[in-house]
Amino acid sequence: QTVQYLADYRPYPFVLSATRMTFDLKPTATRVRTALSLAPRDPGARQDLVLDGGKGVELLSLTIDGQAPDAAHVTRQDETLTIAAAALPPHPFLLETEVRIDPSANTAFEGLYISNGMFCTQCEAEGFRHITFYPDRPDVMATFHVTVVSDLPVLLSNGNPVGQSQGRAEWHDPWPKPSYLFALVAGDLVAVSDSFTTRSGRKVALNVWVRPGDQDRAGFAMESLIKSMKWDEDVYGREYDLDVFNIVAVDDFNMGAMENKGLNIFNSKLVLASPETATDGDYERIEAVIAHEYFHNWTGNRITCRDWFQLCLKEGLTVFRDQQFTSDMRSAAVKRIEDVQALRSRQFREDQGPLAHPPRPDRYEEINNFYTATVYEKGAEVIGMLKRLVGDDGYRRALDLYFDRHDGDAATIEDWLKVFEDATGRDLAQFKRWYTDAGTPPLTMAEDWRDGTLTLTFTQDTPPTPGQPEKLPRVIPIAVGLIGPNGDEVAPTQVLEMTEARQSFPFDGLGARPVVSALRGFSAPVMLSRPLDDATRAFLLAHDTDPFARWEAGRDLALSALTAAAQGQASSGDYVEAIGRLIADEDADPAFRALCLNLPGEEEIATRLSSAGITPDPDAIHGAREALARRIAEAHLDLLSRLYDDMTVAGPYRPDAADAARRSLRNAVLALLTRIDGGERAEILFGVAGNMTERMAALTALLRRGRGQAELAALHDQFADNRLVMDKWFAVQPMAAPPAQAAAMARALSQRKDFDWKNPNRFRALIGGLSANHAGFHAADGSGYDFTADWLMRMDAVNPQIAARMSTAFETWTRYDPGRRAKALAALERIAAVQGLSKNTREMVSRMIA
Ligand code: HT7
Ligand code: ZN
Repeated sequence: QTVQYLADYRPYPFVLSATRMTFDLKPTATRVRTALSLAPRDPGARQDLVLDGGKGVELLSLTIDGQAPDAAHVTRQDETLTIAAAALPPHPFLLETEVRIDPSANTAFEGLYISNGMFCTQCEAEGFRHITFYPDRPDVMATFHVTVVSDLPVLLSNGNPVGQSQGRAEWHDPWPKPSYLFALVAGDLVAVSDSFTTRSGRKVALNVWVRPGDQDRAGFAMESLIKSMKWDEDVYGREYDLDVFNIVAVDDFNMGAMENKGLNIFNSKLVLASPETATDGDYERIEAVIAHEYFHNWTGNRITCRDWFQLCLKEGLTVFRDQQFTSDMRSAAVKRIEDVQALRSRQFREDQGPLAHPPRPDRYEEINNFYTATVYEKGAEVIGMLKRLVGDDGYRRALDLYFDRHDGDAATIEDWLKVFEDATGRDLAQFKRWYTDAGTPPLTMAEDWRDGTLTLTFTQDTPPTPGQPEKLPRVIPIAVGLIGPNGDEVAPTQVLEMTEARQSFPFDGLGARPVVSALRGFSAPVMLSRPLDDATRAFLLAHDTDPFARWEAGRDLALSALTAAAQGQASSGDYVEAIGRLIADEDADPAFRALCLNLPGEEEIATRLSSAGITPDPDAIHGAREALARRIAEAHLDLLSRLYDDMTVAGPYRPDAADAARRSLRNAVLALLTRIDGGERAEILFGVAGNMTERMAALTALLRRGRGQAELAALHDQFADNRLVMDKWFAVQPMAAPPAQAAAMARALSQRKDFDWKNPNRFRALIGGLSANHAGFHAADGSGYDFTADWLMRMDAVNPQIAARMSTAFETWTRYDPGRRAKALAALERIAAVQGLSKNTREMVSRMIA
């Protein structure tokens, strides 16, 4: 059966209490001995024991309580090993196996593999079955005792170290865990070490393990870890529960990082940072991802998921927690705007296309295809709405109850909602639709003003999505404030609770008609539309007290100018004028001003057009955006030039929010000024800047103007041996290339010897760099589609997870013109026709073509 259904869930028929493993590590022939302490869940019901085990796992021996069963009772199939009920005792028993696997042949980076001479594992979601035969499902939880035998100097696994000698290390993890949280690392590593004393006085040894020579780039990761541990105690009352917490940086990793119990494994780009090699954005992301993985210790590890349909239970909640953490560490307003931008660009895009699915899907073919923006980011938004509805105290009570009631459990979304119901007395039956229904509801707002009463009428729509033709209205918290004609707030934020398809909310006793500031803080993941002229948007941009709504007013103003221009229509000068006032506002946070000054991306403009039923023309969009940027630069040349000088950051580089904010504003200004000065400032900045943030901003600005070749060469010369900087070098070229040249440039780069395409970061840099160039990827001649398809097919044979994830570049193909559609479809069909295409990529492509 290829499709898995939520409705088919059944508990595993055996209880597994303890797992003991011994790894004898050899690159091509690692031996794994596993002993499972099992007992039938219902001794009366004699059931076969089915263990998962991938094709590369070669069974050498198997015993039950020390005896080999009759061979006729053991059946090996492609993905499983079955021991017939007749061979199993009706009481607890010990099942021992020995298998052989070949880590050196593992290019998919799932299970045990080798990265730069280092043995490393990735077991979420179903990688453990490539290591040994096991009930590889999240609701089977056991304590682990692991022995690693190898002559490599550092041998790590989960839990606490219980024995170390030359060539051998033993680890014991006392907290029962599912197999997806298992980890093992062995290599020539060095640690940056520190310690943290928990609030109950437990001293925890902390290590960030990196390759020799990288130690001086691991300090920020350690600082971030310590801040995360403290924050989780202060804000959620969660304490760490082992004697040691290890983080390891690896170069070959399919995703960002992994929360294995006590042994987090990270993509090296999310650990290693120095001012010369990492940007402010990299630093912020490192801090957030270190926090995210650490927070999983409670939301994911101590309380895990019953099955993979419940993935958003741990991921949505942990993203929500890492967003709260970043808001507390940096600017809450800026963080909220960045999160909404990310949600719109990734999750709304997903929700509006053929890959739309609910945060809790009820069917999947390949679970690795469901680590999506919907599960992660929308999962977090849903929790934000819950918090808004029950209030901060209600949220805290519910979370305390969740940790008390479910510690040690493999839980479900129903369990999660029940703690909110029990802690607050609310009925959440209607709210649950946010988890079960796909799609971003369009919400319209109409205003009626008479006799001192303003009535707001909202109408929500629930359009069909793949597999869900009809849906019912959802509960939508709509945060609203009112601003008087003089710019003063006349009604502070209140949260309206919409539960019907159409609902009115009156505000009475008003002296004059106010301007409505709606969906403050982006209180719900909906697409709000309201009749609003540009003058009112400009008024909100000037006066709204809610930073998100203020930014949104500016965004709408920009989008109204850009969508008009992309259709060949003239646009008002309102945006250009209003943005001038905002950038001159010295009281506003520089980071906020930078966010307002960065024009919406071309993809966002395309989305806006397509949701208004207009076919986007990528070239016209590119032209419109360029023209508006130039118009702003020309209109405010003096102001921008002064601001560029004023925002210079003096002194040594610090990655903190205040300095990063100034750099972000300065870089946004630079991008505009480069359109006028032809790159003069950017060239100077690239030459003098001692940090990667400014050098990358300068280089990008130059490349967008068709210059920057000398700077590219300089960067290459300086950092040819630094993988992470070279990834940036590969990414920025197709991304910032003039659209007509982008695909050809990507193809030329892909022929270089240092395009080490089997490394996921390098592949993502180049292939993702092209798809980030909207007009380049969607070039009318199909060159972007063809190049991407060629590489997806090649990658699929080596690393299906990466190929399948990157195939989402095509997810919006149906919204373009017939010529582009035909070319995109031909590219997708070419992929679909590949003999032996992976299940991962096949599922993605067939959903996109359907
Ligand atoms: N929970 C982790 C997910 C993850 C993963 C999933 C599939 C394949 C490879 C992977 N590496 C990490 C990371 C997280 O969300 O925290
Ligand atoms: Zn996570």
